[in-house]
Amino acid sequence: WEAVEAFDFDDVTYHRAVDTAAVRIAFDRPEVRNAFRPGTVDELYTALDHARKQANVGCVLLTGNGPSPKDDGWAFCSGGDQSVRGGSGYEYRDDDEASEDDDPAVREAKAGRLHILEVQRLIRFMPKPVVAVVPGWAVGGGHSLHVVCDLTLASEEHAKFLQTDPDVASFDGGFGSAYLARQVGQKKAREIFFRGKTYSAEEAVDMGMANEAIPHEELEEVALEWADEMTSKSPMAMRMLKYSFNAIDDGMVGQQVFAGEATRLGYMTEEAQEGRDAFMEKREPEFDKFPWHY
Ligand code: 1HA
Repeated sequence: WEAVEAFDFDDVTYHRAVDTAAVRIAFDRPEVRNAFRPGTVDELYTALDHARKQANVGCVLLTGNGPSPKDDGWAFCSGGDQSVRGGSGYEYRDDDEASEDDDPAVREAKAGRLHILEVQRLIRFMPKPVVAVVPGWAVGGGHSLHVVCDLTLASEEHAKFLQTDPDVASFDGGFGSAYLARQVGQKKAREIFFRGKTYSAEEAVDMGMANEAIPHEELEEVALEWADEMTSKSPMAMRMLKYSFNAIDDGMVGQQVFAGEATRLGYMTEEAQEGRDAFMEKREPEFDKFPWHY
């Protein structure tokens, strides 16, 4: 891995693989089980959006650094940092400042944030697979993040999946719960939220919300192998497949995203180019050259 030098993050690390078209983005607050505060979410969004835009990146591995210097515990992410939860969301505090050049109205709007949901949408809609690499706890909003990722690989020894949302009077009513039910079925999803029991990597695989349990020592190596496989495939086909899998659950937005890619493919045809050329040359288009396929 090589650090992506363009960014100077506090709560997240961002690396590029040397021989694979993959990046590794990791929560870096192991002392609080990688809980996210607003600044963490800003950095995560920036890193993911950067990865989204790179033509030579085909896969994102999202993980949590560890172990904790306090007790050697491992975590993917334990959700929103409860110590900065305010009346209307998670708040910037002194050591996690909102950018200083914001105008006052923006600063006010930034007072209580739930923008991990924006990160979820970015993961959902970026045209390349995002793999949750879960080395330890995936809890609350951290659990929901693994759910929204395309794939989940979990440490056999240390991964633990837990939904605490209703214990702390929070609820992810979108991908975190409804899409989870698509993965594990309604009864199991309701059990996960309503009981708040901890599940192992093996149990997560058995119920269909994780792809594979992998010995802890090999977790990142195997994740990179999976990334290597996926990034060797056709970018166009991978993009179309991701959006095809999404479409049924994403309503009109799912259709819009999928259709946008169909439009891109359409633009690549001679037929579409004839439409453009005819307009630019101020003549009637000659569409009769093109067959009505069936
Ligand atoms: O649901 C949402 C949202 C829904 C819609 C829209 C936006 C949302 C945004 C966020 C969320 C949420 O994430 S709500 C759920 C918030 N998270 C939690 O309720 C999990 C809280 N943490 C725990 O239950 C446990 O800490 C743990 C199961 C993750 C780990 O337990 P363990 O191994 O026994 O460690 P523990 O001693 O509890 O934690 C280690 C340290 O990390 C503790 O600090 P210390 O006593 O050493 O000073 C602990 O306080 C801290 N820590 C862990 N998780 C969090 C945390 N500090 C702040 N926030 C945390 N989430």
